[in-house]
Amino acid sequence: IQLYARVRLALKNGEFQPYYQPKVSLRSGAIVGFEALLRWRHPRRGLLGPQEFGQVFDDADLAGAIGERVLELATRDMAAWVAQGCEFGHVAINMSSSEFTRGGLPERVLTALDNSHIQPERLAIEVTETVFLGRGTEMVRHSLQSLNHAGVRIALDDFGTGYASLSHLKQFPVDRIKIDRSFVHDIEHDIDDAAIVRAVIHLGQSLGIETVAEGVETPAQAAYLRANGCDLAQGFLYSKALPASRIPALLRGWD
Ligand code: G
Ligand code: G
Ligand code: NA
Ligand code: MN
Repeated sequence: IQLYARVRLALKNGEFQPYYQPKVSLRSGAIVGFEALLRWRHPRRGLLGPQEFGQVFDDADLAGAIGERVLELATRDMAAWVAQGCEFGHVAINMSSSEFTRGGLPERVLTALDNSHIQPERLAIEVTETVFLGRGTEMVRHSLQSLNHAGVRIALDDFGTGYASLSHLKQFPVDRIKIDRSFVHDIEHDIDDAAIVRAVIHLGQSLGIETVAEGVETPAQAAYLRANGCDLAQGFLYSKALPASRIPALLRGWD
């Protein structure tokens, strides 16, 4: 059975589920939010990440259907955390180009938030720079602007790995830059990676954009990032992505 048909079935059977990875303030050590990372609980193959099925995001219909499901589940999880008195900060969800070009995205997002009684400020949308390229950039700009005006935060993912253009930071509303984990990995030993990371942090500071380091795995990496003024960090040093049910305990056990 073909992947696309199998994904349709998985949607029908409720096999997709967002897991949540914490983002930590490098200044205070507190958890300030989470990134929703999609997982497929495959009945035979076990827990799969997007690297095993990410090509389905290239299909506009499937990407749209999966995106709607992620939005529905993430807002539902946020509402459940609120009901438990759990202070989770914000949740960032990832969106691919085809989710924008379908149209109606701002309305769908704001309706989902409204239905769960979640303030827009508690949601962030992560996009990579590829959404700014090619056809449909006017639609993307318009969607991001309406969401941003409503209070939703916009994060630029994998910064520096794609066709980065600094003009994107002017043309699109960007609240947060995510420094790709490929730059963070060797930060202590590779002077070029370290220089790039410091430059991105300074760029963020100059423009009033928050910086988030991805893939932080060691205390030494975190210390370097903190010393150089990076705002937030995310990575296995703190936690891998966990199912929603485990987030309240994670927050309770955090210093
Ligand atoms: O979760 P990691 O565990 O494997 O995620 C791999 C990639 O898949 C990341 O680049 C992430 O941005 C992307 N991704 C994860 N969840 C989603 C999602 O719900 N929608 C989209 N479009 N991309 C996602
Ligand atoms: O959106 P994006 O590609 O940046 O998604 C983050 C990806 O990185 C996910 O696949 C997630 O599981 C993975 N990830 C999260 N923390 C770490 C980490 O500390 N090290 C590595 N190597 N990968 C991580
Ligand atoms: Na991401
Ligand atoms: Mn990323």
